[in-house]
Amino acid sequence: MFSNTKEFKIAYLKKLEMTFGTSFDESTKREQFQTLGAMIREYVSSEWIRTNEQYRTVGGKQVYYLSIEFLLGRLLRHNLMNLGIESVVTEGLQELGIDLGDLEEIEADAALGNGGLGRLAACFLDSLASMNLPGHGCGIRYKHGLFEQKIVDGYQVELPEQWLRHGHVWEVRKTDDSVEVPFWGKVESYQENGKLVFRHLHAETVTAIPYDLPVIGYNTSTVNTLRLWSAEPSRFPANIDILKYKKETESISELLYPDDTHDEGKILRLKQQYLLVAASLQSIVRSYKKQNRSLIHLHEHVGIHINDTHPAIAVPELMRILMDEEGLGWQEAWSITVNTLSYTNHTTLSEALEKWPVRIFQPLLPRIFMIIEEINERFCQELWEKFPGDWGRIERMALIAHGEVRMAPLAIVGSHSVNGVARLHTEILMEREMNDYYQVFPDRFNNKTNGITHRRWLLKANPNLANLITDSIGPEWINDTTQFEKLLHFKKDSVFLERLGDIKKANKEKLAKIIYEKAGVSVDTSSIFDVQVKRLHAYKRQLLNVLHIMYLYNRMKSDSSFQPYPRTFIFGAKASPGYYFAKKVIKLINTVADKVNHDSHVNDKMKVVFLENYRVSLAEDIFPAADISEQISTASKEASGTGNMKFMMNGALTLGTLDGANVEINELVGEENIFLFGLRAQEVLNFQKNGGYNSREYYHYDQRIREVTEQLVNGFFPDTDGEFTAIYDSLLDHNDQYFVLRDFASYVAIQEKVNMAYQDQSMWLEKSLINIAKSGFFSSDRTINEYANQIWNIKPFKVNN
Ligand code: NBX
Repeated sequence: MFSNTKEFKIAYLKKLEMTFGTSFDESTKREQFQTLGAMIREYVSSEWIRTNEQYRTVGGKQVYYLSIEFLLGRLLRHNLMNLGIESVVTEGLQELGIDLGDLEEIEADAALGNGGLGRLAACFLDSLASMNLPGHGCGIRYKHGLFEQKIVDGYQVELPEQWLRHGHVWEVRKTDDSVEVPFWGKVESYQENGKLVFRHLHAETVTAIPYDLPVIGYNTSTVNTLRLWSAEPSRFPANIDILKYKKETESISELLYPDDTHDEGKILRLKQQYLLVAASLQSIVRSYKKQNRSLIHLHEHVGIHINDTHPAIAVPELMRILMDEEGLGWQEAWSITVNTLSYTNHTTLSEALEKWPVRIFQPLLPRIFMIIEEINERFCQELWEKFPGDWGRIERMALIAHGEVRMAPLAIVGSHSVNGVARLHTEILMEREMNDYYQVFPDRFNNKTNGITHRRWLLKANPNLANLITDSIGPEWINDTTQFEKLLHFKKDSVFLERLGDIKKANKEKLAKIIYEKAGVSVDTSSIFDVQVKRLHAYKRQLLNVLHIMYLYNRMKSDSSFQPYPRTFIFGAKASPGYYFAKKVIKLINTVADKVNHDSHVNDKMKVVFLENYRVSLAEDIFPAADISEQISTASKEASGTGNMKFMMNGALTLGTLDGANVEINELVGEENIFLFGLRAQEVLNFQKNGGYNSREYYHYDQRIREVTEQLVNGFFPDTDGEFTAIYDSLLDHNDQYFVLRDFASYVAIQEKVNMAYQDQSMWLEKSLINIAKSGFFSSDRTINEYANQIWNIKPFKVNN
């Protein structure tokens, strides 16, 4: 299409005129952006077609990653970079007087996810394509992604997200590939040729329309597919209220549930899950059959991955297809199902383990429910044979119990692989949370420590650091992140370290500008940028961070000799709209920020910033500018964390508990290059087993704790009467479930160490370098390789031109 700047400009101008019927001079920024996007999509279309064709005809096993969330963010620069045409396009546009950076800002983040789980799925897609692995995503095309957050008067206000308002330039609607998905109705069974046959009658049918996005690998000709389903009305059934039916149908893919903790007991949510599963499985089977293969061999050619339990209905749905549609018997169908499916768990928090009331599940998905009942019966029978008389165990392990369908057990029983997302997390699953199942299926359990795509989170987000790395060790690290370790040669190289320091400083200046524009706060770029960005949740303990800031403030006010190293505390976090406590913490952070930033006694030493609407595109400006990465969850509660990896790769030092993947970061960098504090996972779990600890004791014995907790309720913050009572109560009346006060002293002490350490800049930069050099392990390329070899059994496939 174009191979140099000149050709690009000609093609671009022509495309712009043809698409919008306007001259370049008259065109708007949006038209310019959309033209570029459409051009890139066309640019990849022949490779996309070739990839699909060759997968069908000569390719090996393919894997489909089913996920209710894909948190993609923006795709323009990412795609340009992966295609290797970023510089041609940047130059071409420049010659036309357009700044690529300006066009980038036009693109809405595709925010089809809440947090870590959805972002992980997006990183995995990039690694699959970049490593020539035949792996595709299947998800939902929510009309409204995660809400837009505004901070008004310190409170979070949610606005509906509108990413599709101007269309999504990367997608292709594939009406001809649509499928029908039935809900409600009833199931009839009858004998036919000596076989029991099931029919789903009087169902309300929804049409699932796929929208395909090309997933472009870095510097390869592989273009995989992310297929997102949208629900539309199908044939209007007779005798129904058409408007009501249309509205109900469309509402299925209307919005992403903005909750990363528990599922609201909503029929709609279950409909979303079944839409994703039923549509994806039908389309997978359809394309498999085009290869003229028998379904008996499905698992040899197809892997289907269940990302958390949201798509766990894939277990009974695949059984239904194999038995009801393909006529296989139970045993045969079951063995194919188990061998095809694999499952990842992302949490041990009990409130996040999905369960559905039978009274909702059964009428909505009658045939699926029947199959789950049968799976359950057979499973309980096996348990009974293995553990005769052990009713307690069978009750604990059953897939249906106490009027509920339990999704995690369904996924475990129906998959050949069950993995956790960091070593500690997997150990906790095996030894505690899922120990009953581990005893029955020890070979299924395995660990796959999470990863992040270093192409988005380093190469794209931090180009100056990427250049420094390439200048120092060559460009191989982009395809092979084990090369990062070569950077260790520069540990004592003062020229290198100085450049590293300059890059950090420049990134901090860029972020400082954003902070000033968005939050109106001017910050000192030679202060320590201490950052906590992630969803707001009690277990992630943003509260501990803010209580520490209050303590610093108090101490600076009362003791003029106390002169800590200047700091900028930066927060970004969305709270689930119905999560009262989390929203109070946001208000508290903003209230403290207001107090600190306006107090001239302290505000040359510290500033507190809450950046609203934390999202992928903003994250790309934050990680490269951080000095300290706050990973302070209550040990044992954060399954892995992935922000911790992004910070590390960009040279920030972790200040954290030994939780999730922090454990592995610690092992890689060594204790001198990380700031650890707080209770260990075993200690927390032991306390919890024995009913917790006594937070009041800590209140009584530690004057610092007494002062900051009392300030929540004693009028210290003007006009906040009763505002923070719930926080105060959680700490003192409800016994501090997340050990905030228990870890407070340890947190203060480690923060003092940070102050000391930062003052020796060359030492600090050396630590920063070691963190970068050791971060190659956390590339999602490593993670995906492990999934490919140990779970999916898929091989790289080079698409021929
Ligand atoms: O998944 C997160 C974990 O909390 C992180 O520790 C982990 O690093 C990450 C990737 O493995 N879990 C998560 O983001 N969960 C959700 O977003 C979620 C969304 C909907 C829901 C339950 C959980 N119903």
